[in-house]
Amino acid sequence: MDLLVAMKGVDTMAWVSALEEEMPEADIRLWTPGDDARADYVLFWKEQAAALNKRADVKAVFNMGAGVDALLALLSETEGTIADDVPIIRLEDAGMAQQMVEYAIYCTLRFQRGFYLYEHFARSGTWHQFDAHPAESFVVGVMGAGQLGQPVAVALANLGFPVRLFSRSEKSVPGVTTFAGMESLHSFASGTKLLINLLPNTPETVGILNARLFSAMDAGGYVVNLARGSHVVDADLLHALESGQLARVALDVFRQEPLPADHPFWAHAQVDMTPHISARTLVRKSVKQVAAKIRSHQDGNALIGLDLKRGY
Ligand code: OXD
Repeated sequence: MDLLVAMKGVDTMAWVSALEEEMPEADIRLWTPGDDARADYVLFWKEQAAALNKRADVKAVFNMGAGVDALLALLSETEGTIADDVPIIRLEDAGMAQQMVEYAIYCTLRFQRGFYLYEHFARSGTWHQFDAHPAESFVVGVMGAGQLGQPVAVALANLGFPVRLFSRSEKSVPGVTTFAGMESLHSFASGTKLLINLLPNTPETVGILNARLFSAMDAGGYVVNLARGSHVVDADLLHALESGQLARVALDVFRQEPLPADHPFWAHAQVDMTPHISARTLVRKSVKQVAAKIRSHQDGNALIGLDLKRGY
């Protein structure tokens, strides 16, 4: 069995050695430009379309990150890159949900308890005590009810926050109030103190974090974006911070990455930033999952791919 690793921006040697350990039966190779030899399965992340091109033997392509948007865009730009019936397989969690939960809890407590203000006071030598927002009235809205959004919503509800969950289709999550469909977006956001975005990147969700949404929130609110930079209208976010509609935001993703050096977010006193690390793809866990799926496929079971029309 030939396994092709076509991944960019990651430690490819770590992936290859984990694969070799987990799947000694496979012939594993790293893709390099010009390689169009046979491959049964491709592990793909941010490589060129040429890595997939015209591989008649390919039985499945594994998307080695949380978001499938980049791969789907690549496929739609370069028609015929893989046959329509080749399934594209997403990682199921593989340790990402836990990381998202950690990030979301960290930001929620940082904002609700005002820890960021105490950091500021400490640096300026100020002894100043204030009352935090009580958790029971700090309404958190989680956007996206997939493999990442749901665990985040449940974790925050378990901490005693009133949690709402917004998604495209109806969901039922114990202890969480759910809202489905774009028409419910305004009522979902209205009265929230914090919005945490974990939506997929689709034409419907681009620019969803905008002035209209921020103005539905409680004044002095907070936004955490863990999904895609394209979800945010940057100018609206800056304006909402300036006007006081938003008190502070935490951003892990940006329209352009790395964020250009002259972008106003860098120096903004009310913007907490991290460089797209909210949920790293964990090599060992992901490799185990891919190996299990390949083995099951080799045993004659179908591999269920993404619904390409839905886009996530
Ligand atoms: C992503 C990832 O899809 O980093 O953003 O996995």
